[in-house]
Amino acid sequence: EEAAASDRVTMKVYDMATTSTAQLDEALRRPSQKSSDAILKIVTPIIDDVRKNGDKGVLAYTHKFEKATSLTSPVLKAPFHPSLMQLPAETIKAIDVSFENIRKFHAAQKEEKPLQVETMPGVVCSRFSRPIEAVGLYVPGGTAVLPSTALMLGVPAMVAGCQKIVLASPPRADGTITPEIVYAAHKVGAESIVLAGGAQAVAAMAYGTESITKVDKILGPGNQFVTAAKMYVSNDTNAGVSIDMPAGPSEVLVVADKDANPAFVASDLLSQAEHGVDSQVVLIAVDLTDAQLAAIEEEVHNQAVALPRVDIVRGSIAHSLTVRVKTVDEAMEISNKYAPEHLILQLRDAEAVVEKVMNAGSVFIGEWTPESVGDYSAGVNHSLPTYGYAKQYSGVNLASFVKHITSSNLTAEGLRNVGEAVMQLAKVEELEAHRRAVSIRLATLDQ
Ligand code: HSO
Ligand code: ZN
Repeated sequence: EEAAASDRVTMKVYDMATTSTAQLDEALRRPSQKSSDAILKIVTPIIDDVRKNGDKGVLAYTHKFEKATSLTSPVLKAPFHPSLMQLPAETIKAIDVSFENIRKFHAAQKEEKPLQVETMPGVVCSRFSRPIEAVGLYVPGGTAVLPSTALMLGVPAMVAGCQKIVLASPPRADGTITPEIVYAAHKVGAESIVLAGGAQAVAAMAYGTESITKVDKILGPGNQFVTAAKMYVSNDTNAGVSIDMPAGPSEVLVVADKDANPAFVASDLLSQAEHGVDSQVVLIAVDLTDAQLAAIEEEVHNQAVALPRVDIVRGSIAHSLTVRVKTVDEAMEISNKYAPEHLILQLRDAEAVVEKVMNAGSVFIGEWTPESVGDYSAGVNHSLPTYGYAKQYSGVNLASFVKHITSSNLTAEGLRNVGEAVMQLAKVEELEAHRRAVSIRLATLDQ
């Protein structure tokens, strides 16, 4: 239902002095997603179609969903023509600065040399990494253009040394891709841009078509159709493709105390709320007086109504909330349970609180660190686990683009040292060939 322009933009308040854990859990439930069964019913035929009909299948969906009926090829191959990435100097500069910071931070995640441990004399175990050969990076279209996502996925892929970087993004109705995304693709050395979105783009990269390269892993955020398609193809052994993580709507949790600037707090809540109506933002107010909380609420309303995307903000604020607690420990307990994608600490001694963070995608420390710096330019990645998945998943990082391979290397002495344990366990498992692979060698050594 439409909100009147005058309606107050405000989040429901729960005071932990009077709220039970069960009530809080209920309040902190993420906005529910459409059932995966219903979504799967929609995406499965699309995936089958693309598998069967290749380029033609992809194009048909792009004509239908993106209205890009003039497109005759579903892919743009590098080198991209300069006319496709004509941009104002300030945009180029912003992309270049962000690119460089993201590159630096992800390059630092490289393991300089293989890890090596001698577990027993003569028994050497190693681990080394190799890039995943071909990766498919999904850059969503929708209500905002997201060249920053192209950088967040493309730069680590480039740093990791992936040989084939394929980007996919839904084209505009005229069949073109935003020049910012083409420029980002060019900078990371992408071999092609698939001009498609949704399940059709995911299927095209998972299985390959006449002109679209089959990839080994698909990464990137997307709507429920993209997510369902990623899950589907990663479960299909015929595709032989993996994915980064399940994706859900974006979210932020801000922990603020008396020292926090109400205008800053409000601006952080709103920068996440403007992403989509299904976004959720949570404020944990630590020992604030009624007047201090009212000051934040006043800022939220005043800043919100001045935003171009106020309608989206109203949607997300409607299922967002404020939780009042007495102590930082209480706040962190709630935050760790919620496991937010983004955690902002606007606290007197924010740095000292970081050690209490157990579950979060990315943390923003202190009043001079808005989430937007991480979304774009600081160097950290913005492709992060949402929907509570920060409990078990990491955000995209250099390791997302490599495999770790282990090796063992034994000397004769090493086999003498470890052989007995191997033979005993082989005996327990009644795998005689395993036991003999050791005993045959030990016998040779004893000759
Ligand atoms: N906050 C978003 C990332 C993003 N923000 C892209 C702006 N552009 C999800 O982490
Ligand atoms: Zn953002």
